[in-house]
Amino acid sequence: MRVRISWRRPFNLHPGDSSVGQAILPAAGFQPALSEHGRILVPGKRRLKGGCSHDWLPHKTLWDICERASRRAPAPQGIAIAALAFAAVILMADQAPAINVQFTDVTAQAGIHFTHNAGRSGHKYLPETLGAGCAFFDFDGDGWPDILLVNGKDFNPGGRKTTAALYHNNHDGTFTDVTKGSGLDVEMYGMGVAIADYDNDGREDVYITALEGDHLFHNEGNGKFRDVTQAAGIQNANFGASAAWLDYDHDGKVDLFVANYVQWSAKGDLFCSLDGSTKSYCTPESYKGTRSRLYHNLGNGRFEDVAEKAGLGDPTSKSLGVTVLDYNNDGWPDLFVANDTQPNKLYRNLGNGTFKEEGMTAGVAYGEDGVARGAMGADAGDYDRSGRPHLLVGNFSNQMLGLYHNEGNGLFVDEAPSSTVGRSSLLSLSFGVFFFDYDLDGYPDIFAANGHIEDEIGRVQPKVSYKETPLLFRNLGNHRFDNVSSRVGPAFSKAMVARGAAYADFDHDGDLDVLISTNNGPAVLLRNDGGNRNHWLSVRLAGTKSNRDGIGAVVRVESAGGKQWNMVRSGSSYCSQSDLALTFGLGADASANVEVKWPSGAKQQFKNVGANERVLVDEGRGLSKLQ
Ligand SMILES: [Ca+2]
Ligand SMILES: [Ca+2]
Ligand SMILES: [Ca+2]
Ligand SMILES: [Ca+2]
Repeated sequence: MRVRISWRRPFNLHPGDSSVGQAILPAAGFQPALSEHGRILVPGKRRLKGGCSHDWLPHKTLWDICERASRRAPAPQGIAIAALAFAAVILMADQAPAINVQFTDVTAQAGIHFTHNAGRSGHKYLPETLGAGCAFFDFDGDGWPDILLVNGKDFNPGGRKTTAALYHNNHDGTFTDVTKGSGLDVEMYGMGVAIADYDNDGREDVYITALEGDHLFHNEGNGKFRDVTQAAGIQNANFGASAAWLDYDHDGKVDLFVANYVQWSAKGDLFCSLDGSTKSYCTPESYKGTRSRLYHNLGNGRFEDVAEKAGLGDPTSKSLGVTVLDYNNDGWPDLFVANDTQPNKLYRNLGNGTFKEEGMTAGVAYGEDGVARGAMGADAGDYDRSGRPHLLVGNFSNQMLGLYHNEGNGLFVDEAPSSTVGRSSLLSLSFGVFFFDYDLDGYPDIFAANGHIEDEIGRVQPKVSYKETPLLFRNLGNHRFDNVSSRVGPAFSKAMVARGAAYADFDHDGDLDVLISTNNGPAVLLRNDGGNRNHWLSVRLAGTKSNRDGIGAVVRVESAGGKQWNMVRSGSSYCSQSDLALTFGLGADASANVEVKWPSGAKQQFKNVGANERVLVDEGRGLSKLQ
């Protein structure tokens, strides 16, 4: 194995400091053998003299050697580096080798030509800067992920007619716009989307949050959707953002949580300014919070808002993101709600139709300074194979991503400040965030879609920009991540005003591709090239006693490389929905044992499932291979 050592300039965490997550300087005259990806961070001479920084050293052996070297200081650089190089080889030995993955912008060649309309009025209305989301979902049940892009509309009357866009996957890397006549071609000021088969008829239905009232669209088959909002009893004329389907009461019918943001109307719009004279987009401190919704699925096509009686009706919350997780591993799906400038909420499902809020005691309500951050999107995933779901939260600029490690005792510890994830995300304003294993090595990596809310932010904060580049962190194991954003192709150096983000293997080559929606700009489709050098397994569920999509089911995969798991979930990221099939990276392993634990309590086990397959696990009939 070959590894290359880099020097890293000392950095600090002052907001705006330009060295954060940036300067990696090659050590003069020292180019030992390293892996093409495996940059090991080695402290520079200044830092060695002053002692070691644990933050920089991803391994205990490195840490010990660094300490010894610094006690001997001033150690000749060569000795310290030689010792560290030795340690680096030890370190690399217990990690999967990095493979070369590039993300290629294939938006145009795939036939995606969508541009989001923020409906800019000239008044800088708050909603104009916060939309919209996107979804990968298989609307026609052919096994290939299709695309839905949510749209806004003009605030000023008499403007253009703009609607959401539905793109059918042609199975050859291209998509066809099939919006017209689909029933989704309805004008609305849309924000977020959540997908599930709420009536268990085998077809994926669509929920879209919109300013003037959300919409529930029933999938009728043949590419047609019917707006059933009114008949369903759903009334959410609110500033809804992200939404998520979950079966919180395990009755086999998925229910719906809708994160509502603030009390806002064009009439009540407030004046905010960055420079004291011209209007800017307000931060949410200016507006009152509002209650989110929990729609209980009654099963006859109707829903009942039970947020109040379930204990989710907090009027002070300013919610933008939601992720479903079972953080205490009792089988009941809990909710993490990301709030903008208000404490985040962690609602523990008590299993009796009610939830108990534990965000503060669990340590996820605030940043490490005890201040509520501007939280946007969120996701949950087991990035360290501890068997527990941890939390990822996208936060405002000059606030890091939140990477809350679930300690298993009801407490979470934010690991971002002590890792590359925090340092590299400090300046970014992150909306869509998720865990996904882009290199299929079996360890979930981190993606963040970024973009500021204020187009003139660069004028008053020179270190912060309106358009921002996305971030990709490779999971190195041992709670360490590598910021690989600059090494996965030019698409990751293109700045944009990103909002939503979702993933799916749209080209069926095994690896996960990324869809990004931008505010008042084009959607972006990034194809993963090279991730499938490692092996993979894609698992799609079909519930019978449980809900049809298997939302809330836990899939465990065990291969030679170890054990991993994930839970089927709707929601997460920001205003967006990723594919409901779960993709597991298997590294070099040729097969895996698969176990599915359904929300109904049923359990199924399958031995020696071959790698590089798409399988369907039916709660009644068991496992079958898909095309
Ligand atoms: Ca359906
Ligand atoms: Ca239910
Ligand atoms: Ca990975
Ligand atoms: Ca792919």
